[in-house]
Amino acid sequence: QVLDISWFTESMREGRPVTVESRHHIQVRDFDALEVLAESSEFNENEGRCLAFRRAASVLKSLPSAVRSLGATQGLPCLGEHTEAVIEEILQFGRCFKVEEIQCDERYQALKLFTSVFGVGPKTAEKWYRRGLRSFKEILNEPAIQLNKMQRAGFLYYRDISKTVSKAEAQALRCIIEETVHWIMPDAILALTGGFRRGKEYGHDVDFLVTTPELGREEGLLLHVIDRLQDQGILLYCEHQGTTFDATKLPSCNFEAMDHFEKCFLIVRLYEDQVEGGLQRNPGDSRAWRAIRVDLVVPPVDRYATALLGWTGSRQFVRDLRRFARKERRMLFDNHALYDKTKKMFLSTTTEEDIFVHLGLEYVEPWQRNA
Ligand code: DCP
Ligand code: MG
Repeated sequence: QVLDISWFTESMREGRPVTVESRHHIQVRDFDALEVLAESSEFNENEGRCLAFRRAASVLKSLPSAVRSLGATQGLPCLGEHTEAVIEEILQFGRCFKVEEIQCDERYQALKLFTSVFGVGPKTAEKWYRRGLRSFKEILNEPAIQLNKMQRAGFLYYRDISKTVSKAEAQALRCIIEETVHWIMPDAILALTGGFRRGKEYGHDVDFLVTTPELGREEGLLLHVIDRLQDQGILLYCEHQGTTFDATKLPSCNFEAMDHFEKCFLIVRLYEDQVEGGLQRNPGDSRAWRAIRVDLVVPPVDRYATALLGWTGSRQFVRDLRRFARKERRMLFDNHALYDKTKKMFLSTTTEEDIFVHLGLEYVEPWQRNA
């Protein structure tokens, strides 16, 4: 497939504005300021600081009302001195100078732009930046740069997949995936996960879990589903990863590590007439379809509950729950399993409710997990 880059413009450099007009309380848009700081720390490989900013943003987000004075943040957990300083500046000046400085920084701008491409992580972005590359055009015109298959797809469908996915589009995809999976195996179990399961109106992709009522029958199912999507002519990109799941392993303490279940990362074509209310469009775009990123993950049924909890997220919620389990309950859990270190045994879970019961917590509904 030929890579058409004619539509790449410098306007893609534009980030979301963070400077706020002179105001004297902290509200939703200010979490963008913390997100810029988190991102910048991530680009500087300061994972600790990155997490600290994300956690602080999450605490502020959970407050019932806007913060109008620094005193209002007294006693709140997870607000470190850097966050306090940012809040203080916003309260005083209506803006944060450090954040503005970062946003004007050439390296931050380039890394943010490059990592917005599917298949490009901070390491690749840094490599390109160090070569002196600053725009998509420069990357795509640089003969020495060899894009892998995922990055090629990332550029090819950039315009579509960098646009948000609406709830209606996610529902339409659910119908397509459901029909495909059930055509192959009528009793297969399918769940829409990720942000849409948490009730979000918009997302960056659509995530699904697929399994079978009997253990082992899931083997081969995903490849079959992929073939079927291909036959329907709607598969634009597919990366399949076989399972490397090992049931004897203890849950991982590294939250960022990808789970070991069989999965695929797809780009799927969604047609206008499949979506109630139509597709979201870019200005001037009259195509009858758009491309959407879809993840399908296939845990064996006895791991379905932990996988569902992990893939429902949010990242911050699951990260905090795992921390709570480890620190308060001496339990480890990840997408594969829940393990009790005191009893030295795996705890079996059939539903998400079981996990909360084992942790001695009240059940938290998916829509309450938007930390
Ligand atoms: N997740 C995971 N392992 C991965 C990737 C994601 O356990 N390798 C989890 C964390 C997320 C959830 O799955 O909460 C879904 O991942 P997304 O990145 O799709 O995040 P969301 O669906 O929450 O948000 P978005 O609206 O950006 O898609
Ligand atoms: Mg998602």
